Amino acid sequence: MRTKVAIIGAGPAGLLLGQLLHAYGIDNVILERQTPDYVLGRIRAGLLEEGTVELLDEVGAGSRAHREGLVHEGVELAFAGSRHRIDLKALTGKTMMIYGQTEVTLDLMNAREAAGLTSIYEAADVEPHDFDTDHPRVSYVKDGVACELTCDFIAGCDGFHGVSRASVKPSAIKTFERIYPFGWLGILSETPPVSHELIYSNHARGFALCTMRSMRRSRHYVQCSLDDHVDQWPDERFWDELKRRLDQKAVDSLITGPSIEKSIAPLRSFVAEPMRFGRMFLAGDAAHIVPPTGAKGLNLAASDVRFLSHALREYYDEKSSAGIDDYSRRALSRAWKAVRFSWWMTSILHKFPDQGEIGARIQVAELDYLVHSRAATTSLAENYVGLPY
Ligand code: RFL
Ligand code: PHB
Repeated sequence: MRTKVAIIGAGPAGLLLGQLLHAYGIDNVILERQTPDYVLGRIRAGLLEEGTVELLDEVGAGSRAHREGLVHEGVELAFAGSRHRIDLKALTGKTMMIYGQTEVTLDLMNAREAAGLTSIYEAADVEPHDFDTDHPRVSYVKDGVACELTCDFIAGCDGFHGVSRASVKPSAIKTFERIYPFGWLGILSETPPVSHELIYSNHARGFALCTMRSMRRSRHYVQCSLDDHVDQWPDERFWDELKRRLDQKAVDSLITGPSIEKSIAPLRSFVAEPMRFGRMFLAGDAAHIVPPTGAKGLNLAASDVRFLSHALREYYDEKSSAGIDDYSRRALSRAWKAVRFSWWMTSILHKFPDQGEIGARIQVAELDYLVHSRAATTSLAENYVGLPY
């Protein structure tokens, strides 16, 4: 089989890239290791920047998000027993949208199917080859049969544990990594949200976040130990711990119920440089990971594929390599700022094992400064709603 762009991975990055390329008349094939149901079952991101929603609109996959998504004009920070609202709309003119990654993925999958584009799910042993030549190809096994996809370019959209980045020779890539000494335990429940906006809480027992998927479905997270296992967290323990980390008003309006999903995610900052290796590009989590505190991962995947799709359009329509030559620089420039912001949000909101009492007091001082200084609040707000691209 032959295509212009072979996309590895059918997560948000791969699916959105596929639709953008299709809109620009560039044919592409997606190879995905898992089944569609498996991909749709991963409960992850919930908060979209306006720029991400605009990209969904551009590919004709945004209408359900506009109907069902919840537009948030502000966000709340809780610390030292009280809560403070940050008016994102007033400070930046922008809003955020609650619309789950599972819904984004479903809408993009449906758009891809409606456009009749080829996606090969359950492709085993996917491997990119010869991307340092003019004839890259991707080998894979489907239903026990060895297959090959020849192409002009390979887009590695296969997430942090994917094969694309791993195929680059070590001397050609530099990686940067910080692993945080805690994780997030998240639960999904069929209960109304505590508040109509998100609450990020700094507490002596550890971080907590109250978010949602709809006005009937809540998503809550508490900071947990890296050694913890979900079995050690029956629902009752989770709700008790969450209550201890929230202010009284939030506790009074918290409605608890059985969890319908529960998982633990480790927190990590990671960047691979560069994001282009000859005729292979990395995009999304394949190139960078941020801790979820700033809600930036999926939004960065979206900005990467916007840069990449424009660069490829320039290559095919204008016979110019300028865009693809500049892709890595542009994408990394935006990614590093999100890495910085996510690290900073993580550092002011979590309990670190070595912080001591002085560290806890400095965090509260920083949060207090933050909510009372217009300059500091504006800085948080403009990063939170997403830097321009
Ligand atoms: P994905 O979603 O990991 O998709 C990669 C796809 O590649 C496939 N794959 C392969 N296919 C073929 N061959 C191989 N060898 C392959 N290896 C892997 C995988 O099966 C998969 O389908 O990466 P992508 O597309 O770059 O998307 C990134 C986002 O998923 C991620 O950044 C976000 O979920 C991060 N994130 C958040 N981002 C936000 O923007 N806002 C949020 O509110 C937010 N909250 C979160 C989050 C991530 C979390 N966790 C669990 C890490 C909350 C959490 C708890
Ligand atoms: C979510 O809704 O799952 C979510 C929202 C904001 C974050 C992280 C996760 O910072």
